[in-house]
Amino acid sequence: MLEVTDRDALIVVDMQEDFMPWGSLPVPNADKIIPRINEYISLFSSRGATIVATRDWHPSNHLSFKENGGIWPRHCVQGTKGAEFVKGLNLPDGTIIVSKATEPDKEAYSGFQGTDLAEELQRRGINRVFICGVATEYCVKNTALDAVKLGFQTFLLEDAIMGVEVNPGDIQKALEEMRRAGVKFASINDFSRHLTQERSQVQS
Ligand code: VGL
Ligand code: ZN
Repeated sequence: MLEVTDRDALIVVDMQEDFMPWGSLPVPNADKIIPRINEYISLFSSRGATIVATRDWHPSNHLSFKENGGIWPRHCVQGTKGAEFVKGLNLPDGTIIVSKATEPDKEAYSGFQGTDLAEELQRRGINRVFICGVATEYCVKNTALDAVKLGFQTFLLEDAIMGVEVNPGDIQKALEEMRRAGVKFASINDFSRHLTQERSQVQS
C-alpha cells in the first residue's frame, strides 16, 4: 500500500487540448484518462502533496514543427486554445505550472529540462514523484527518467498515461526503458484511501 504524504508530488504531464483526440497532435484516448487523473489530484491534494502540471509551451517558430523542419504538426503554441489545459481537468489553486520547450531552437520533452522544477521540488522537501499524463513515449518517459537521475523515488501511474505509438511497439519499449531505469509502476488500487474512516462513517 502507498500512503501519500506532503513529501510527495503528483506531476501531470501535458494534459493539453492539442494532445486530445480532437487536437492537432492527437494522442488516441488521451481524454479517457482525465477522470482517473482527477481522482489522483483529489487524493494527492487531500494529503497535502504538491501538484505540478507541465505544459508544452512552444513559440510559433518552434523547431519541432514540420513547417520548421521538425517531425510534429504545429501544437501547443503559447497562448493559443490548443495549448490550454484540457477542459475538465481539475487543477487546484496552488498547482505549480511548468512551461517547457519555450525556446524556438530547443526541444524539451522532460518537465525538468530547461525549467526550475527540480529546485522547486527540492525546496519543498519532496522525495517521491508520481507521474501521469501524455505522451507515454515522449514527455512522460523523459520526465520520469530525469526524475530518477535527479534522485527522486519515481512512480509511473500506469492507469493514467496514454501514448501516441508512432511506430508499433513504441509504448511497450518506453515502459521497459522506464522500468530498467528504476521507475516503479503503480495504479489507483495501490493507494491507501482510508476506507476504514469511510466505513466507520457509514456505520455510525
Ligand atoms: C510531446 C510530442 C511533441 C509530449 C510534446 O508531450 O509528449 N510529444 N511535443
Ligand atoms: Zn511539443
